[in-house]
Amino acid sequence: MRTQVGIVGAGPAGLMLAHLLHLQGIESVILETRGREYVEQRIRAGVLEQGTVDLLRDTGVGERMDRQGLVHEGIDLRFGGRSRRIDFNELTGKGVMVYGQHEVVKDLIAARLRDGGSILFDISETSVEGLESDRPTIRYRDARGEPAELVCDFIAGCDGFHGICRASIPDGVMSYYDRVYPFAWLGILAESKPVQEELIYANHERGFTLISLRSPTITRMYLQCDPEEDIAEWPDDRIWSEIAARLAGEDTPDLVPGPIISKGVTAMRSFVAEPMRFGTLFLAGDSAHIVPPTGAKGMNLAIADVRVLAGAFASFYRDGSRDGLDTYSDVCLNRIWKTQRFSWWMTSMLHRFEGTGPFEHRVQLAELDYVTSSRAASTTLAENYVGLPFGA
Ligand code: RFL
Ligand code: PHB
Repeated sequence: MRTQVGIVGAGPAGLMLAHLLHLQGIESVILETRGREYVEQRIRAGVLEQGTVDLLRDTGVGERMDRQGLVHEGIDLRFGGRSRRIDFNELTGKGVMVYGQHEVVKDLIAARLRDGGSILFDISETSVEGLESDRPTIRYRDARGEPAELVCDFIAGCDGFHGICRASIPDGVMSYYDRVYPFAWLGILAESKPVQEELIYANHERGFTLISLRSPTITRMYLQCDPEEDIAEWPDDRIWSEIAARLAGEDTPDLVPGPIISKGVTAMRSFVAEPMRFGTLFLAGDSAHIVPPTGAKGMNLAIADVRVLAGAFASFYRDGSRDGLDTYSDVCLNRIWKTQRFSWWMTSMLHRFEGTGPFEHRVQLAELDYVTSSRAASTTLAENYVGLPFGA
């Protein structure tokens, strides 16, 4: 089989890239190890930056998001037993959209299939070769286990943090920047009325908690926990009472416990691989960088990368220009590092760090007080949360 751009991975990066390429008349094939149902049910991110929302809308895949997504114009930061609101709309004129990542994935898959696109699910043993040639090739076994190959002009490595694309780049080419945090998030989805419309990010001596939602009847919540945490030790009652303890204080939000429909532990990491290109292989999304979820940035960064990459492929196929391909990595990394900084900063300000004492905790509280009382500082948080401009 032959195509122009071979895409490894049907997450938000790979699917959005295929969609944007299609709109430019460029052919692609997506290869995905998991089944369609699995990727459409995988519960992950939930907050879309304004730029991500605009791109989905402008490229014709925002219709269901506009009907079902929830526009948020601010968040609460809760500390010292009190909530203080950061008003994004007032500070930046922008907002965010709460709409599950798996819903974005469903919408993109539906659009791709409607447009006659090719997504091969349930493939295995993916490998890439010829990355320094103009005929890079992806080898794999198809859904029936038969060996197959896809010869491409370019390969887009959109296969997430644990994928094979980044790992196929020869040793010594890449620089890696990595930070692993000494805690994780225990995330739950519950059939329970959200305590309020907007998200609450709470700093507490017992650890961080985040109250989010997916709809007027589904709550999404996270608790800082140990990276080795055994979920079996977290029966529903314990989860509800721990969240309540971390929210306690003035005007305590009214938790309405309901059935918990999913539970999972997510490790927290900051990671960047540079450059995001080797020969005819281009990395995009989590395959090139990971952020801790505190700033709600991972999916947004993945979409931002492929917006730049699709533009670079478009100018190559339109007028043979390689400029966009050559600047892809630098253009993306400029914004990625600022977003890394924001995610690291939110994580540092809101979590309890084992081994640090009351002094560090008081400094965190002072920082939260400053961020929520100084217009300059609140604007800094707000403009990062709603998404930095492109090309800034
Ligand atoms: P994905 O989504 O991991 O997709 C990669 C795809 O590649 C497939 N794959 C392969 N396919 C073929 N051959 C191989 N060898 C392959 N190896 C892997 C995988 O099956 C998969 O389908 O990467 P992508 O597209 O770069 O998207 C990144 C986002 O998924 C990720 O950054 C976000 O989910 C992070 N994230 C959040 N991001 C936000 O923007 N806002 C949020 O509010 C937010 N909250 C979160 C999050 C991530 C979380 N978890 C669970 C990690 C909250 C959580 C709890
Ligand atoms: C979510 O709703 O899953 C969510 C919201 C905000 C974050 C991370 C995750 O910072």
